Amino acid sequence: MSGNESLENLLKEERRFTPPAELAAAANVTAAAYDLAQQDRLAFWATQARRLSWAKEPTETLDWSNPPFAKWFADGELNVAYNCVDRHVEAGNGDRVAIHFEGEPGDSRAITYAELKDEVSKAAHALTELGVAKGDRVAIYLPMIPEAAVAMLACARIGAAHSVVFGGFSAEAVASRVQDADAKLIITADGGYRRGKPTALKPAIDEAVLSCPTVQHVLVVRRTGQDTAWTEGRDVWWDEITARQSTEHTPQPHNAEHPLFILYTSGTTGKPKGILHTTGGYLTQAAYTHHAVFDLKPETDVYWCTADIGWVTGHSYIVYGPLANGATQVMYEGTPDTPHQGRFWEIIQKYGVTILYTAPTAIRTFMKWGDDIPARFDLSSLRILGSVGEPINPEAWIWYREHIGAGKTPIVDTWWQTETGAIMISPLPGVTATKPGSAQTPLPGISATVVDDEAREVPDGGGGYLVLTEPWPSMLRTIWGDDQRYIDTYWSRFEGRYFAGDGAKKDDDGDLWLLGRVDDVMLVSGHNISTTEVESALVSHPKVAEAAVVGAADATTGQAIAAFVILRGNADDGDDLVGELRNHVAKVLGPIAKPKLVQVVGELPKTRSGKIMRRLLRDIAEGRAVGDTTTLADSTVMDLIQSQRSAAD
Ligand code: 6R9
Repeated sequence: MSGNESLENLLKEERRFTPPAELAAAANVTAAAYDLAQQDRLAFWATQARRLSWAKEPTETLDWSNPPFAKWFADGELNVAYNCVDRHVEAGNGDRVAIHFEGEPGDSRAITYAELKDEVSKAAHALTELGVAKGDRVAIYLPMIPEAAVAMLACARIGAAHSVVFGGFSAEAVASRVQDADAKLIITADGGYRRGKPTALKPAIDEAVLSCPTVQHVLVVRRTGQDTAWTEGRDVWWDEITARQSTEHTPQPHNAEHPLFILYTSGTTGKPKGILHTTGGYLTQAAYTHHAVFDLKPETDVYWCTADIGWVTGHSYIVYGPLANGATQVMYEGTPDTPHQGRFWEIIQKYGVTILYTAPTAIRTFMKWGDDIPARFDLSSLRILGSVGEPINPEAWIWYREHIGAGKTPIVDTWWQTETGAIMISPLPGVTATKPGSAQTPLPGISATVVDDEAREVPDGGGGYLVLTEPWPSMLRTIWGDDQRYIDTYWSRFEGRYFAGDGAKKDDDGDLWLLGRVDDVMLVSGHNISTTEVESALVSHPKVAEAAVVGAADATTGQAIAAFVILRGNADDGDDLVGELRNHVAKVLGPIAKPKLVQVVGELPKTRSGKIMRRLLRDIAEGRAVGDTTTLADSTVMDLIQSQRSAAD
């Protein structure tokens, strides 16, 4: 993508929001952190590593002698579970609630740090009894219940790497991940609650295990109590085996570079990549960023990240970052519209949530449902709002601030990836004057920029590819079992720099605007147009809640823009709506960006982490059979769009 040819729309955003004075005055991190990290990046990270309790303090910070294979704090030793649980109890905070669990059917449970320590200890013993040892891999396929966090921490405690697989994935998707990691054990549940009813999980595991010879046991959490097929000798109930274990478990120190987890990301092509994260650097950056970006005050804040544990956001910002920092957090099992569309706001009111971290896809859904729903609840406890997963359209950003944040809470738009392990680019809530739609600035200690096709850094006002120019503590160490693919995918496009795969622009202040995956950029009559920009233009129309845009092959223009839109709750799709939307985009962005096709749909195809799968929409726009839908949150969505499309033709 070349900067001068792409559209300049987003750069016209001129709204600015300075931090509330009170928040800025008491903020965990001030502007001085940028200077400090600038002076000596490695010394900065060595200082951050001291947030953790090390069994053996590291004397080295970064070993980059064999790039792109990094080692951070390589001679240090620590135990991640000790850091996330035991040390808070030892510090006298055992009675602090770690997790306020809210089940979808309305059951709730408060788990203190002392109780969490007991649960993790018992689970660690249970894993050992089932033959799991340091260096093994364990697959986790669970709903959003506290046992998911307990299982992850128990693995970390004994030094077995976990591989969490989304509870919504098919048996086939589970099997390929379990096989790739050679997992010895799978931890699952009888089922979980979604959309008001119990959904079975174990049948997918029973099917997956048939093609996974390395799996010796299946450990099953009882959540729904539904009938569950059982294989004697192989299957073990979680409650039965943990009940007989001791609550005393001595955590062994592990080397800072010991594998902590593998998490699979699905690329657009090829088999999923097993992203490997290790112990010391990962936890350092997860803890630091959670402290800095969310300004967490562990004694008073109630934090809630709505992500699923099967997404990296659940790993770093439900389990490792918040627990390392001794946070009190909410964990919610279900969907935002069960039993009613105000469920999120009801939860915030119930627990007095002060920090909310969610995804643009959820925010746009709430916009669609209408402003009156959050207005019925008391959201005055909120002081910081976060966004992650996709570029947030400026109008969605403004809606979030106005209707959820009472027009005053800072919004932190956090850019990062499974591969980066932790937040990389984000405003700081007590420092940054925020701009709707921009992630803005690399965090202290992080180096990022935008380059053109020839790897030249673009000037302010230019656009191109986002790259990370220095190694960072929580970076992926490799792709599990495939070092060459790690080099080829991330470090070969631009010599010596990490290629993130995202398009980006720098505005005149040098702030960063993320433009979506470079695979999604469209080429219309020789112009590079970002899907994000056209989507944001559509969402700025008062009738549109959500939009997905793709480039479809076109004989005349190379690619033509096809848009799929969801309307806001109260909008009617009058006769000339399509024409109105096409003209609106032309007016906002210029005639070149006018969509050729606009289709009103009820839902969009999304992954479990809320990312729109544009590849599937491209199949529809180009009249092909729809490709692989196994990673969709709801696989029926495509049938619906397809039938609506046929009806429109
Ligand atoms: C954390 C996570 C990574 C991709 C990333 C980018 C997109 C995430 C974003 C964002 C714009 C943000 N992305 N956060 N784009 N602004 N604040 O989402 O990890 O699932 O691996 O996805 O998500 O395209 O490259 P992951």
